[in-house]
Amino acid sequence: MKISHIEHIGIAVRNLAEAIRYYEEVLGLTCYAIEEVKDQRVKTAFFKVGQTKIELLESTDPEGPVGKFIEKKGEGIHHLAFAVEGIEESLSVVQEKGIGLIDSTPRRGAEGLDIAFLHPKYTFGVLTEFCENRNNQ
Ligand code: CMX
Repeated sequence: MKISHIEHIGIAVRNLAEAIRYYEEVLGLTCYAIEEVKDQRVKTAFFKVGQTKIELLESTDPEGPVGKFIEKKGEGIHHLAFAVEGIEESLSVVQEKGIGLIDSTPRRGAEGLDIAFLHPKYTFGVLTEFCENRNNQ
């Protein structure tokens, strides 16, 4: 199991345009990509902060994972994503250690990354994502 860094922090917001304005005009970051991930029922906006990214998430469907999260808990930090080397193997390792998975095999996420989620019930309340960038391999 090898985690190299925090790839991104996902933040659920009600209005992507308003949240982008805060990150750009107040914090001075630059939104370098906006992308809809249909499979996850979200629209995303990305900012780089060193090696880590901030991923803003606006739901496109009230019944989607981010729509339900905002309804229940309001806006805020939604998930923590680790960059791993060997995503399938990493999922097997944590599963063998008794951690429940949401995705037992990786799927395609924003920016063409392979992603998979661990269930927050097994990770001390933090929805945890593994991701791997295999675009340049
Ligand atoms: N962080 C921590 N806990 C969370 C959570 C989150 N982001 N989302 C839901 N939960 C908790 C709920 O509070 C609830 O807890 P209790 O049972 O104690 O009340 C429990 O998980 C079940 O929540 P739910 O509202 O009934 O929703 P579901 O079980 O239908 O779904 C989850 C929960 C985590 C399985 C679902 O949100 C999921 O599959 N998430 C992974 C995919 C995702 O989040 N995609 C969006 C981002 C995509 C991207 O980055 O591109």
